[in-house]
Amino acid sequence: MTAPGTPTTRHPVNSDMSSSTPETLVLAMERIRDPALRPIADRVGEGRRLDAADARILYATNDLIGLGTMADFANRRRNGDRVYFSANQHINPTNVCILRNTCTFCSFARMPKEDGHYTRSLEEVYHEAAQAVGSPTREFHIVGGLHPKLRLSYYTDMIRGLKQRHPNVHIKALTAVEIAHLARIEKVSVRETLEALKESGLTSLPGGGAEVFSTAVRATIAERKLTGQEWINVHREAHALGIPSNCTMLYGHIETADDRIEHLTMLRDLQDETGGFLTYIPLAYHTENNELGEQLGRVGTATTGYEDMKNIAIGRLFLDSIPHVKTHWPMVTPFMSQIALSFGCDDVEGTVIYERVYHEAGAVTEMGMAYEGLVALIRDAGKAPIERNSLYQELRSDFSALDLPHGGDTRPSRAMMPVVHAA
Ligand code: V47
Repeated sequence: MTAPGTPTTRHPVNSDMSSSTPETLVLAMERIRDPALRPIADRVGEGRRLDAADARILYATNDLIGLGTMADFANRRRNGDRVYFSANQHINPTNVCILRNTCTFCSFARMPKEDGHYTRSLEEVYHEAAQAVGSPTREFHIVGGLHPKLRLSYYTDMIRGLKQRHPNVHIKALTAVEIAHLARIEKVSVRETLEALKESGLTSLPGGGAEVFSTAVRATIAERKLTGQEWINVHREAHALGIPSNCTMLYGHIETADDRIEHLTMLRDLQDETGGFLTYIPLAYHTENNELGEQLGRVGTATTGYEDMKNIAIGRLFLDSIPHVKTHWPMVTPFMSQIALSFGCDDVEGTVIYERVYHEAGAVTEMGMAYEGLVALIRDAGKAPIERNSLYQELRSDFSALDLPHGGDTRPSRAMMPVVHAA
């Protein structure tokens, strides 16, 4: 164990780490002020796993810089200076959702006849997706609501149609909640539903719908949604079929630190079993236009930057077997996403084009970001941008041909460059 005040220590880096990782990596112990963090820092330095008691200390500490120092170390050991992003387009085929009245945190869903409801025809989806022609888009991220009438064939036809029109674009589609719903209305198993989606061209699953797995929390904020264990089971089935997936946690509402730790433990346990999670994305609760925000008297009060960085850092430290941690810039702002890159994040949400879920809930960011803006955002945080596809295969790391601001020019307008939206 390191004595308090022990100066900077060096830790050898495993030989399987990237060549861009320096040979020795520094965990700057002198930056860790909270003595309770020091034994944990020792374990992080040695590459040992943290347990629930450690996670309780991490959530309790006010030493944000100490926490960030450890998370940055853990991230650099795995990813060096590399930060991934994708040129993606979010598509939300319907906002009709039978859980509209019971998922009290959600501002996106509508009842079938409620004002503002919509359901796109396949032609309308193809029209929205047509922006990918001649653009750098490499991924469609497709999520919506639990529509009572849309059948599995609507989604398999959609995916097949999108793949025909955009063969080089990966499809990351449908949360575990939507998949379980489709299996139920089709009266087939989750496995058969996933097989049909994969056969039509699905690459991976997004991480939504996880919220917080605790039964008590779910009973309050998402009473009729599938249980935490059911969410895990859908992802286990997907991984068994060779469909990788993402995972999330919705923080900043009624959950306790213990609820968060239980949630992260369930994610880590599944990852140990299957290795199928690609990235973890902590999602910051937004309070506008939803019942929960009103109940809590929190309308207009979202999570703080402090909470956002804490959740990023703890995700990186506790989920040691999940390779990537992603910051969702539409939710925490591009500015906080840049800071997150020094708190354990190695992955930034992509170009997005048209974000709806968070903007309905009060997000004040742009709906999408230009490709050049994303590259500048990462580079201006002192990191090496890597464009990736849905499977984290590297597509591009040389951006010298792009018209970017000079190195070190951190003008925020570049990082928040608006894009042309869907008609
Ligand atoms: O499951 C809904 C969350 C999720 C609110 O996998 C809210 O790459 C905050 O999962 N405040 C959907 N959050 C979005 C999602 C996602 C986003 C980006 C990338 C990926 C990925 C996945 O959004 C929902 C829910 O947890 N959500 N309402 C709200 N008011």
